[in-house]
Amino acid sequence: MAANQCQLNYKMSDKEIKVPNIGEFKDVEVIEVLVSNGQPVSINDPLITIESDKSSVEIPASFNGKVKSVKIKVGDRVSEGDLILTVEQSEEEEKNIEQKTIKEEEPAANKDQVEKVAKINQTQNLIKKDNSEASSASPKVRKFARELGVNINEIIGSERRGRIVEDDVKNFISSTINKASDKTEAQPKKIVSEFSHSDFGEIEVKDMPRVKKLASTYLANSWTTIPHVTNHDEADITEMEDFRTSLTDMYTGERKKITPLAFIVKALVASLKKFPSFNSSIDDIENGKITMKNYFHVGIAVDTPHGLMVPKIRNADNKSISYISNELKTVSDQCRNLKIDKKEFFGGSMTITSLGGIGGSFFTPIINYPEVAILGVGKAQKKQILINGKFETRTMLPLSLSYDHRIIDGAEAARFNNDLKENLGKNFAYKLAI
Ligand code: CAO
Repeated sequence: MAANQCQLNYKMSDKEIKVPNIGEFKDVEVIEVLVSNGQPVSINDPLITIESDKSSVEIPASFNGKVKSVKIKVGDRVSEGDLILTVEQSEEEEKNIEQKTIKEEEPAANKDQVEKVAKINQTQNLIKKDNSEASSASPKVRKFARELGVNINEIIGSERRGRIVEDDVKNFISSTINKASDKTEAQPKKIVSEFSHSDFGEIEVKDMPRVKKLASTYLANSWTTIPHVTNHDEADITEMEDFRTSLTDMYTGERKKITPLAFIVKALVASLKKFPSFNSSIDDIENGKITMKNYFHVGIAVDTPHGLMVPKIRNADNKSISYISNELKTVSDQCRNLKIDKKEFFGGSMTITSLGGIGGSFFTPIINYPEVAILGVGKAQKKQILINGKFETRTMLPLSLSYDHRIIDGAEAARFNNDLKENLGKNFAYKLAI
């Protein structure tokens, strides 16, 4: 009843808004329709954007009112006098809109008021976005956004009544990029296949062993956060092997079984003393701090049925080669029987991962974070090596040194390998450390 009374009180009239005289614009394309049926418009609100070969222009509303019927669509071609839309106007509405327009034109009295207006504008703009209504911006700004592939309706304008300016487009792009990179950092994209394994045959799903599960976090973290580089090289261990295999027990006369790995540990420690950056950690990179270690705890990767474990040979610098050889056996047995203290997996200088007893030559070991380097050892092979113009049969040990490029440069790594090769070679004093 009240609504009927209202309708009776207002005198309604329809007004047509046509393409005005806009100079050289003739038979030009409508590239945007910025209003829709039922939407209230005020004088100067942009209605459509038209674009010629040279430039684009917004056609503004010439009346206040409510859009009754939009007569054109994107892609239409228009010239002066073509009907854009009809606007429904009541006297009362016209009066209100006029008053509102006048109020908004008034300068804000103080800073508080300016902020209040800005807030209201932002809210209005958000609502506008949700309702999929068009944004207010100049043709130049619209063109700018279009060229950058930005949907202008997603931008919140900072100007009066939410009008979008070029800076808003720039800010929108940089905040979108930041948001995207934040997401990438927080959560690596999980690839979901459209097929499942069972689509191709019978499968069995098993629980991942606990040790592998624990190690996977460390390995993935190391691989994704440390810039790894691996230098490959070969050490001539002919004399070392002759010496190692000649060792006998002084009481029984039997051959002493000492693993080549024990020699490698000792040689590595000598190189670590010469190249202290390989015995460091940079887990406080944000503050630019490097931890230099004055101890020599060499990690050894041990293959166990439960997964890979890395116990340490503590203070390897103070231990003899035969002692290290025995300790290697003890700690690997403890790992395989799960009889080792968890603490033994932490606090290392550098790790050795040896596939020498199994096979293979070069590989790319993953650094055992928070260490900064790891030495991969392959299976030693007899090879023909050209020495002073003559081929000689030598026993060559493949080395794969991975290092954190943030702290160690390639040249330093090559020098480290040279030193290590020297330490494993014929002139080394390892014989003294037996
Ligand atoms: N070249 C040639 N022969 C080698 C060698 C090398 N680099 N290293 C060891 N060998 C020989 C040993 O002399 C031994 O021979 P004998 O039986 O004739 O004496 C044989 O290979 C077996 O050695 P081993 O593997 O039992 O002992 P080790 O000291 O070399 O290794 C350990 C100990 C714990 C490292 C080893 O058992 C192991 O687990 N290796 C796997 C490590 C691994 O998985 N690394 C990969 C990590 S990345 O996923």
